[in-house]
Amino acid sequence: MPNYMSPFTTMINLSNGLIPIAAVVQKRYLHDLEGMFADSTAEDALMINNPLLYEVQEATQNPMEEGQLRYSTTTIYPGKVGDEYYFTKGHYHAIGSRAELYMGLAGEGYLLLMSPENEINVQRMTPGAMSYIPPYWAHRTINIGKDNFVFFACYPADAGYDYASIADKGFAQIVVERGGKPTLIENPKWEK
Ligand code: M6P
Ligand code: ZN
Repeated sequence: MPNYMSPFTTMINLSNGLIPIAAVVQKRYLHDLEGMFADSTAEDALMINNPLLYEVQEATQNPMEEGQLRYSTTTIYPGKVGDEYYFTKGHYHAIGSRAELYMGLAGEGYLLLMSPENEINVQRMTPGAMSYIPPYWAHRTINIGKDNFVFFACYPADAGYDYASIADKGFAQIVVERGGKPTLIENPKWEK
C-alpha cells in the first residue's frame, strides 16, 4: 500500500501573492545574484545597499518525488541595475523534461525563456496570464513595471534546479529600459 498523503488547501491572496502560512519564504538580495547583471559598475555601486530583489513564498513542502507537485508565489520588486530591470536568477530544471505553469497575479512582467539551442522567447505577463514553460526551456521572470510583479507557479516536485548554466552564461538576450520602455537586446556578457 502506498503511503497516502492527506489532501490540503493553502490560501493565497490573489491580489498580492501573500501566503499567510507559507511553508518557506526565500528572500533573494542583489548579493545572491552577484555578477548576473550586464552593467557590472552599476551592480557594484548598488551592492553597498544590497537591495531585496524578490521573494518566493512556498505553499508546500511536498516531497520532491515523481508525481508530486509544488507551488509558490514570487514577488519581484520594481527596480533596475543600471538600465536592466530586476529579475529572478533563472534556471533550467535539473530534470529537463519537467514543464511548469505560471500565472500573473499583480503588476507587469516578462517571462524570458531560452531553449537548449539558445533560442529566446518572451511572454508578457499581467494578472490572469497563464504562461506555459515547456520542458527543457530555461526561465527567468523580470519586473518591467513600477509596482511589484507577482506571479503564481506550479511545477513537478522532482523538477529540481539547474542554476549553474544560467549563472555562468546568463541568457542570450537581456531586458533593459530604452526610451522608457522594456526592450530586448543582445546580452553583452553572453558567451556560447
Ligand atoms: C517561481 C518558481 C520557483 C522559483 C522562483 C524564483 O516561483 O519557478 O520554482 O524558485 O520562481 O526563480 P529562481 O529559482 O530562478 O530564482
Ligand atoms: Zn522552474
